[in-house]
Amino acid sequence: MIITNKSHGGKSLNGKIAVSMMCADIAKTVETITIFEENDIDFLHIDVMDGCFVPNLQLGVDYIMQLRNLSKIPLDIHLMITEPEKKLEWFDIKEGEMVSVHYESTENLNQALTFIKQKGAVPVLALNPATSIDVIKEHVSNVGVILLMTVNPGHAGQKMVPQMFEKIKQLRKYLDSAGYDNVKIEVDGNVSFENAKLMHDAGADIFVAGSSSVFHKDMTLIEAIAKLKNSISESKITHRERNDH
Ligand code: S6P
Ligand code: MG
Repeated sequence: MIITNKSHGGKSLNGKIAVSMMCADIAKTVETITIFEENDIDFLHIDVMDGCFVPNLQLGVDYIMQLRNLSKIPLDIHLMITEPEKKLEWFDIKEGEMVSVHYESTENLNQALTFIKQKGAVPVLALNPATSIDVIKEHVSNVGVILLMTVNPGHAGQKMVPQMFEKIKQLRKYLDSAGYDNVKIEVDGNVSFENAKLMHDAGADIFVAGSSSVFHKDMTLIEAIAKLKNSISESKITHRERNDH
């Protein structure tokens, strides 16, 4: 699939960009969101960190509520918090959003995934780099997306764990062979211009764009978005086009 403006705004989640709002300049939030809307960004990725599941505190409920009023772009809420099933109610999840919970964060994954689905949102199961893809088997029928962390969660600006290319390939292979070819793969962490193409080749569909691409310090947002879209569209992914509906 080539990413063009026309391919955006549809229902498919293939080749989508989710911008990491944790990396945005808070003083320019409105201007930044306008650029994202004008340049067909698919999701606003919101990193929620509780200082317990990960060694950092980041975006919270009030920020999310305000962002929904500022933009029509759907949110992609990445919960890096312990026992998310006890806290999901706080977020007033909306239809069409994506909400990810970490496999490592709770004993009650089913409860969390079911809650998200009941809200009309897409349940996403997130895995840390060290977590085997084997663990998804009992949950895959309840999710729309698997989020593979390609760095250890907690901070922007890290280097990708190189073994993650192979993990993306293995996960895509498993999903296709097990009849879950409709389940998308999201990648998060050091999705640079170079890595995005390779990740797409490996089978990734949704790209979390942070300081390595869209918020690159040496480029404007518009330049960086165009460059990221070009990198992804250079990928040879004919085997995946059949899923783009
Ligand atoms: C990390 C978080 C991510 C980062 C994003 C930053 O814990 O989940 O969403 O914000 O990875 O991107 P980059 O390009 O700086 O790694
Ligand atoms: Mg994230």
